[in-house]
Amino acid sequence: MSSVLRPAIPGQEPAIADRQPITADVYRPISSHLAITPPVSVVIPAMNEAENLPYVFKTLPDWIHEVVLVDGNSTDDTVGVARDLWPGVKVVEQRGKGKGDALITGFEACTGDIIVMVDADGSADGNEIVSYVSALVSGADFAKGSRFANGGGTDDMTPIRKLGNWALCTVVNKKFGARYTDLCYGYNAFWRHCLDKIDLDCTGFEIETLINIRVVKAGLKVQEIPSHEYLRIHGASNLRAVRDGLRVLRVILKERSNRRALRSRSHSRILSASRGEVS
Ligand SMILES: Nc1nc2c(ncn2[C@@H]2O[C@H](COP(=O)(O)OP(=O)(O)O)[C@@H](O)[C@H]2O)c(=O)[nH]1
Ligand SMILES: [Mg+2]
Repeated sequence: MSSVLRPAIPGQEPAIADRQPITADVYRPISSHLAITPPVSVVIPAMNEAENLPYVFKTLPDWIHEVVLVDGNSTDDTVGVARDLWPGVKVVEQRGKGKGDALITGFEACTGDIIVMVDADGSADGNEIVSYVSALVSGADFAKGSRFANGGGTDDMTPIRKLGNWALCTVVNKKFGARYTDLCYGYNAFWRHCLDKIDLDCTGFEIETLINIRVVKAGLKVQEIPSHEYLRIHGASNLRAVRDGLRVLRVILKERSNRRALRSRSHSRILSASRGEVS
């Protein structure tokens, strides 16, 4: 092991006088060059993915603290296969419907300090998790996967999905001052404490867009991680480009109008204060 990082959650470092001496046994090695202390939870939303799970679990690193599989009322043996492949997997049933609902349920069940979102269709390579975690322990709040950053790629997007993703990403960048290269991508990671600042409330495939907008609104530090999206191995995507694209657009517009309302409320408060009115 050639280097270690201090056991710190950004923004929560103890005062120097309160720091405990760092001993080697609190670190778990995550690569030949890096060891970390925060436990990492991996959340996998899965709906009828029994055939794909062997490929997903095969690439997950063994230093992960826990795997939380959120089952979307699968009619195949998704849950049984997950239990066989990863003894100790935490299986939770989602309360409602949709990928967003599943992820929110999964986040609540996580006990790790770092949460990584991984799809169950075989499109995500678990070996990339180390890049996400490295960015977080080096100071980022949110490590956002990107298929279009240098080093990223996709085998799984149709031209219409690429065009839609690009257009929606451009709108988000313009309206919220972000500089994202990708928007609707499910492979991301963040410190669990970020959830207190982004308060998620959606049900479908718009979940990633909502997270991406709210982390920018909350002023969190974002780092993009180049990621390669492989082809879904078995089965078909649950995403419908037009239906889900419109849902994403609705979220963008709603977040935009909430921001305007907030700005005009604080503007009137400043005006009242400058006139000496009590609110
Ligand atoms: N639990 C749960 N998982 C879902 C739901 N919809 C999609 N997923 C999972 O979310 C991941 C991404 O979905 P997928 O259909 O591959 O969409 P795509 O990657 O955008 O083409 C996969 O692991 C799906 O099994 C749902 O309603 N509930
Ligand atoms: Mg997929």
